[in-house]
Amino acid sequence: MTSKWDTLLLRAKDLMREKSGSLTRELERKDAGFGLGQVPLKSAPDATTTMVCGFCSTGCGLTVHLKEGRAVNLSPTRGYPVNLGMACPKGWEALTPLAAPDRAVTPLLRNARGELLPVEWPVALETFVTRVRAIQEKHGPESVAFISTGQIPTEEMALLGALAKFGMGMIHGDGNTRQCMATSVVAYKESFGFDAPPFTYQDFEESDVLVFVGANPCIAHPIMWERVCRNKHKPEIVVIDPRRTETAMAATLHVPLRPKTDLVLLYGVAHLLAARGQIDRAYIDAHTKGYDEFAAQLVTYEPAHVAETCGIPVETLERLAKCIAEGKRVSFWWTMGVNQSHQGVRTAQAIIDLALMTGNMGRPGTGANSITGQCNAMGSRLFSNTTNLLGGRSFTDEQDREHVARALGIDVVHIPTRGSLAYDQIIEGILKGKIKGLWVIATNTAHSWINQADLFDTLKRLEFLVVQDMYATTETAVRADLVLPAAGWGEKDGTFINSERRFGVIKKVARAPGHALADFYIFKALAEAWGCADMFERWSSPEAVFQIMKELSRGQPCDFSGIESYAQIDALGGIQWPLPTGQTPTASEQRRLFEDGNYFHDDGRARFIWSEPSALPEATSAAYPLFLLTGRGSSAQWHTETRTKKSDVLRKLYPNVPYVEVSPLDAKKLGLGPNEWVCVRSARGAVVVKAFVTHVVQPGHVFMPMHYASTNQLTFAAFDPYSRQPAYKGCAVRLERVDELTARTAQATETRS
Ligand SMILES: Nc1nc2c(c(=O)[nH]1)N[C@H]1C(S)=C(S)[C@@H](COP(=O)(O)OP(=O)(O)OC[C@H]3O[C@@H](n4cnc5c(=O)[nH]c(N)nc54)[C@H](O)[C@@H]3O)O[C@H]1N2
Ligand SMILES: Nc1nc2c(c(=O)[nH]1)N[C@H]1C(S)=C(S)[C@@H](COP(=O)(O)OP(=O)(O)OC[C@H]3O[C@@H](n4cnc5c(=O)[nH]c(N)nc54)[C@H](O)[C@@H]3O)O[C@H]1N2
Ligand code: SF4
Ligand SMILES: [Mo]
Repeated sequence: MTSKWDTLLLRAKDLMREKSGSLTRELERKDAGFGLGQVPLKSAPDATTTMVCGFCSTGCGLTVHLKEGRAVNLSPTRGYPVNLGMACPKGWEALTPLAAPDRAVTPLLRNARGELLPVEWPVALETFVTRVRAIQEKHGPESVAFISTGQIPTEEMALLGALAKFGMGMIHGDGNTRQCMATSVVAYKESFGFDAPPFTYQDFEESDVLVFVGANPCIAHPIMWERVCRNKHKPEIVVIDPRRTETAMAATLHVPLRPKTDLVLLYGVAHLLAARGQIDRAYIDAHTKGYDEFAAQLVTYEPAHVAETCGIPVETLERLAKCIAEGKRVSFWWTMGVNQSHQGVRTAQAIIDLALMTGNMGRPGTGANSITGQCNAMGSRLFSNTTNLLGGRSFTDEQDREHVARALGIDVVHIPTRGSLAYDQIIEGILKGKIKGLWVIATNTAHSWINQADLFDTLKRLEFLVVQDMYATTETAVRADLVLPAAGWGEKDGTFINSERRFGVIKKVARAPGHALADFYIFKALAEAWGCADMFERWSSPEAVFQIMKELSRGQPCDFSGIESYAQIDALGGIQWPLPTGQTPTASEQRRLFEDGNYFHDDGRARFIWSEPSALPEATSAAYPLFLLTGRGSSAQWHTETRTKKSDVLRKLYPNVPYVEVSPLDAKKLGLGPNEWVCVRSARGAVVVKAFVTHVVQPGHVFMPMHYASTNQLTFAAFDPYSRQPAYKGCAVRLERVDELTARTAQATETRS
């Protein structure tokens, strides 16, 4: 009798044959410009085609130049409403990392001797299924979890989340968006009633006052910054950041506050505005709830106390309040300096409170605007099926579960009745022996997660670690029991949603190397192997899944059921949500939310939300007198650098050796010269890096870019209590001088390990 498993193996072998068939067939496929189960390019083989960039959330349009149907080069798309013909270095170099020699080209399986060796797809699929099943049978379905990403198309995320939870019975799955956007998600949900960044990029050009809190767009969102530079209203640009970043240097007012005192600063500003009546009472009365209670508790934030706590002159506080009070169109923008904090949610909500009380919402050039990080973090917020049920719904809500089950044509019993553990709780679950298997997709946990020393030890306790990545060499992949080789951006189809809620398409313009497959088809093959392919029959291609997602969005604040197809998105220069059925999008449209003052809470009102500030999780001390900040180092580096370091062009644009920014005063105290080796030590670890002596950091602070693996060996695992987002930007360290020999030995050891 042919078992389901045999059928699967046969199908998997078919897949293999399709993928690695005879040279003639391969060439035919290349000529046709499309590959395994994917859609053909809708253009002539030697023409150009358009798609969005796969690095940051700006979502720039790129024009890819094709020869015989394959990408040979690219340039920024001139008419695209996001980037207007501009791109940053990563965008220009986006095709290069695809050709890197360390691409994962076949599945790899760890053998009894501990070696990771190539295996064929059928073996990889069988191993996945048997080992995950065995763990689940022994320890329960909850004992295997997945960690997903903000960097694969929405369709792939939706399929992964549905497969893992509805098909394979997993309860827990989170994503790297926890490291990044969880704080904004919680803040928006509580304040507005739905996770909905309200802005459109045109707002950068329409404001007369822009307030950036914990954001460094010159480095992290360079094309958004270009939009700010196009602003014709001679705007006040306020940058609230302990460091004098490139963005702060370009500001009209830099507020170099003491790290993590933003909450006090923002309440201090709110206090001044409230006390002076510089508020929009009509807006507050018509569209919000809780203002009077909020204002009542502000009285303790009197200026002298606030200025002292934040380490700034009272005049700076006054000037900040004046800018906001006098601005006609004030927009507030925040990023990781806010989100990655032990009190990130309340800080984000303090920004929202300021926008609400001054009526700076829903009009051009206004808004409480969280800038997203990864190319598709916004897609993952709606469709990863991790903490939210597909389409921004709730696992704990019976009606939501029934709605999703009906829309997908599945039995509601397959939908878990509770949300997932957060990323840190999954890691803790491993430590406690509750999580025994982990499937990591498109994120490099063993570099980017906080406090690596503990994490390495924790990962060793897993019985089964699966890593699905483009490269076999990532810090996480080399620790895996099974590596599944994935196609990357440029090698597959789907949609991303950018920071201003704009859908953009990505297309297959290159063939994935070897046996690497689009994540979409890896998930499909795994569904087949698991025996739950029936559930996903309608999920036949990325565009078929897009149609399913449209249905799931219907009636939600993010409703995009009015979008027709990928072709329409492509032709119009992207389409922003919401776009309910019956609404017709126009080319290069710019839409913002809350123009009518109606929020997503049942009563239509936004909420004022506040809390008492809480103490720093790890304050500086005599033993560790310096405060370590971390973040983006240059516009040419992307996160853990699995992609950007593969480009010779990009590598020339940043220091290749890990470094720490030190103030001249602290360097002098230590007798430390520029570019000398120095040991940075925290209570968790010590790393040897180069000293970059600079006025960018204040005395008492140091800064390390997150792109080097050493940085997270120092960080302290603290989290915001509401969003469980890691507080990456705050721990105590000290600097120690080291001689050249010690430094070189330490570097060599780090490279080997
Ligand atoms: N080139 C490049 N661009 C990127 C990325 C990348 O890796 N490389 N990553 C993308 C992603 S996923 C993200 S999330 C974004 C992140 O974009 P950003 O958040 O703009 O970048 P960061 O450098 O992490 O942090 C911003 C600033 O927060 C400041 N900061 C630290 N602590 C505090 C504080 O207590 N208060 C205040 N007010 N500020 C503080 C830091 O000094 C830093 O300058 O960038 C995206 N864009
Ligand atoms: N100290 C410190 N740590 C931080 C931060 C900080 O500011 N300071 N920032 C945090 C933030 S905001 C973020 S977003 C995280 C980012 O942390 P990560 O998500 O770990 O960083 P990436 O390097 O982007 O990892 C993406 C992985 O996916 C792979 N990949 C890319 N495309 C695909 C694909 O299509 N399919 C598959 N299967 N794999 C693919 C890449 O090769 C890479 O290994 O780091 C966090 N860590
Ligand atoms: S700004 Fe972001 S989306 Fe635009 S080209 Fe650079 S990395 Fe790509
Ligand atoms: Mo991020």
